[in-house]
Amino acid sequence: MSLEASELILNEDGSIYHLGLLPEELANTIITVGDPARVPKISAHFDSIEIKKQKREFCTHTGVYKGKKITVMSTGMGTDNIDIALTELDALVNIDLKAKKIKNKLTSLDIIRIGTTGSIRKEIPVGSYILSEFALGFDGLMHYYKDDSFLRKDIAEAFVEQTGWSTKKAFPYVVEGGKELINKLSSDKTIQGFTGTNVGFYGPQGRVLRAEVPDPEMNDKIAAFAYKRYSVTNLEMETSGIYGISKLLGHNAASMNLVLANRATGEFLENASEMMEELILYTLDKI
Ligand code: R1P
Repeated sequence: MSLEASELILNEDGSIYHLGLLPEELANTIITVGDPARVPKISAHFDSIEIKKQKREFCTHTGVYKGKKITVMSTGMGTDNIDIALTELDALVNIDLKAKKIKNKLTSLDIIRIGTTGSIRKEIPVGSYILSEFALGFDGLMHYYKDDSFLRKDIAEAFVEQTGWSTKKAFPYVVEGGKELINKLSSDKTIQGFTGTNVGFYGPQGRVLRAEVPDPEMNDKIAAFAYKRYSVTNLEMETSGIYGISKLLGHNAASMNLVLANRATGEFLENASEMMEELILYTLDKI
């Protein structure tokens, strides 16, 4: 059975709807970043760049770094974008776009996020690299898919109980990253993370400029959460979706985040561009 034109949408040139990419324009190792401006900063290190495409917030460069074919793509902010980005990346390798049929032999991609984040722990200073072992999704994305076999429900339930998380929000979900890829990226420079992924930047992460939040203590409660060996290290907006959709579709994912802000001390990193450049080179050399 082939997929309907309304479900698997292609552009007039045959490329996938939102990413604007053709299957041959993608490498099997993909770096994702939130900010489209970070894409050329990464591909600037490539020996050659064969493909440059841009559609909406999805800017994609595919090239070669030290003999390895790599794609770097921006996702924009949030797991709503991640749902689109990862589903379409998967379709590019695992669906025959012309026949609109799922392939018999499936391909597993390596997906590595290079992002920025806020630490919620005093002991994790700005400038640290957090490599997420697990993600805690506050965004609800994975509840829209049937297969929940890989979710760590015990951790999510303990989290809701300990923090008094409101049931008016989505029930949190917990998902592990790709172990092998995470091991490849880890060193004494990285901090093992349990990354909370929020549905927004201000209220959802407890930032108050003018609008109050219902529980101003929530970040402290999240930081105080402890279950077995698990406690939350940082907050950002993409990792749970990347880990969740990757597990769902059989891809390997790892998320590396540079700590720009420390929410517990109020500090913000001064030399963010220089530190991001270091994280980019660190990651490129590990993958
Ligand atoms: C918020 O400023 C954005 O920065 C972080 C958050 O996850 C969110 O996307 O990541 P990026 O720097 O990768 O965009």
